[in-house]
Amino acid sequence: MKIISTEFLTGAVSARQYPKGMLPEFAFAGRSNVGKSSLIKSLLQRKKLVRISSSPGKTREINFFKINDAMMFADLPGYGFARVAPALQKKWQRMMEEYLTQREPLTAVVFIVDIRRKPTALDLTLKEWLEELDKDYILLVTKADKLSAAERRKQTKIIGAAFMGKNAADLIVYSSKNHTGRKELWGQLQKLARLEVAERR
Ligand SMILES: Nc1nc2c(ncn2[C@@H]2O[C@H](COP(=O)(O)OP(=O)(O)OP(=O)(O)O)[C@@H](O)[C@H]2O)c(=O)[nH]1
Ligand SMILES: [Mg+2]
Repeated sequence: MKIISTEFLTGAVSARQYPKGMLPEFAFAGRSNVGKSSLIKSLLQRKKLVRISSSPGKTREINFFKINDAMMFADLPGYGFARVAPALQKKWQRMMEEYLTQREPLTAVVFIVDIRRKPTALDLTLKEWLEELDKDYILLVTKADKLSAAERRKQTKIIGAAFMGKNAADLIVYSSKNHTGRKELWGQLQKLARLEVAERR
């Protein structure tokens, strides 16, 4: 997709603060430090737009971006980082829950998993949650550059078996470092956005 404009709109911690409007919106969800913000940066090819952390747990608000006046991205705070206080983790959970249940323009979730990791209980909880709420998602295994081709295939199979399900639109192997999967992901996002707009008519 040709990116003509990208705009950071706002950071929100509750539904009142979400941007208005009904552009198709994609949310980026996954464990803390999995690479959500890096993925958005890679997609938008903007270095300065998204805050990337070296210390996990950096994204503490839902950050909204508008792309080409045609779609929105929501960068969600990561879950399950052990070094974050339980009270903060609870707060994040509430933030996620409020977003997933109340955000009307939400079209699909990009569900991000580290290609090197075993599926974790928290990731499984997110999958079950998305299924309960009947939200479509794209399963995206990222940091693909960290593994050899053979290991990538093996891990993608394991992760796919654990996280593909009735609401999974696709499985994409990605690297925010060398942009593997970028074209494929844009293709899916554009397709889902078109379907969403057609459905609302
Ligand atoms: N090699 C490699 N490193 C990556 C990739 N994606 C992210 N990283 C690194 O992983 C770390 C975490 O990336 P972030 O994008 O901040 O992760 P996040 O999921 O937004 O983290 P939180 O906001 O804390 O939830 C950074 O050091 C990134 O440079 C990738 O595809 N390949
Ligand atoms: Mg982040």
